[in-house]
Amino acid sequence: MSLSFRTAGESHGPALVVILEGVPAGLPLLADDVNAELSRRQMGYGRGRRMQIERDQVEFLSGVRAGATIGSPIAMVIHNRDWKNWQEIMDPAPVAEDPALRRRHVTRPRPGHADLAGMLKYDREDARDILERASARETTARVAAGAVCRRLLSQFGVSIGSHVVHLGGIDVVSPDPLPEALNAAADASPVRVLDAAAADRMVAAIDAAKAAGNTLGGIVEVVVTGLPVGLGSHVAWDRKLDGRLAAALMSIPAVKGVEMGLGFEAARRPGSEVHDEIDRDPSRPQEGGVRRRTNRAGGLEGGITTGEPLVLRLAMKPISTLMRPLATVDTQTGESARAVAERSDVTAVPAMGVIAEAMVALVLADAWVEKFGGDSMQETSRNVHGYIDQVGRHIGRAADER
Ligand code: EPS
Repeated sequence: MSLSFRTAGESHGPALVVILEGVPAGLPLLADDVNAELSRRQMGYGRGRRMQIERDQVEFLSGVRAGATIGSPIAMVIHNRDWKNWQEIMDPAPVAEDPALRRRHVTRPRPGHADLAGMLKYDREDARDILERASARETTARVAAGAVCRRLLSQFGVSIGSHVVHLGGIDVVSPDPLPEALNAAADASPVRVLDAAAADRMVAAIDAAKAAGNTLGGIVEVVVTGLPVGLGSHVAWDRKLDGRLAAALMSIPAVKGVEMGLGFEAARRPGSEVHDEIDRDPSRPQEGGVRRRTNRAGGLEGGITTGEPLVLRLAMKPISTLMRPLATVDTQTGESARAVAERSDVTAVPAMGVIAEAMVALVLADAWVEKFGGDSMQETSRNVHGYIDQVGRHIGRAADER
């Protein structure tokens, strides 16, 4: 990996932190670039009371000076406002009482959550030791790191957007083509949907699920434009960009499936209805001087970007904290019980799109730094332009030289 990051922090601890390493020096970067993404992640109809408490704001601890990166690791902290309500419960100092009897301990693990497997694996009496870290609150730190990567990619004309295409049993009829300013259009909707009628039905479905003590999942589509041909590689399994994207996206809490381009649908069609035919187009140097008649591959062939838009879809299962809880076992008594019903969200599908964009940005920025290198933005930029000049002249060059 050319670019790496590591997050830390518990949901009700003092803060979330992230260290991002490998960003070239000289990238213009403001706290507001990160804060804009953090606030997008907090939006979406169906969130619970926690989002009314938090106003996520980043503080740079290192790596940024006078509005630009300096090449050193970028350390960022986002404080949890809710910490003041949890200080006693989350206190790192030893406590006199039995940890299993500590206030707000959890011994009725939720089906679908990391609670039980985590308690057994880490030998904990209190599932809070697991759920605090398994909480999707952690994705705040990913979005902060992703925002820096997005800034890097945007310097080269790469733009990453997303929208919700399914929520709680309701499908969306999205406009074709999608709006160029995809996020501006999606963010204007309470459920990040580009179909007003479907959005109204989704809001009603969320209200109904809330009243029933239930939760809802959904599907998000991520679209990346402006990528050149040639990120990722076919030569080794762990350099294939589709595999790297899938791994990153599957690591998002509650994500159960990822598709690229046609995805599973490609398996049902004959080859003539799957593969994207190629025409010469010298006006597109960044795409290698060609144009695809279709983009069913979703911008990837052989684990390499083709220069066509990257199109990915992710499926999120419903949140596992149900206010009308499911059956479980009390780990203290061994008796059957109802799972804990902690304060939670009815759905976080709209937020998941923003998190997916961040994970895509992290993978693409890693592939970008790997391909183009450079300790400074000036050096990276020179390498990018030299490469695009080369791929733009590749096709037909043998004939030109004769
Ligand atoms: C979450 C439970 C809720 C969510 C949380 C994820 O938080 P709390 O336990 O404080 O009520 O709001 O998501 C976030 C805090 C966030 O920032 O996205 C869970 O159990 O995973």
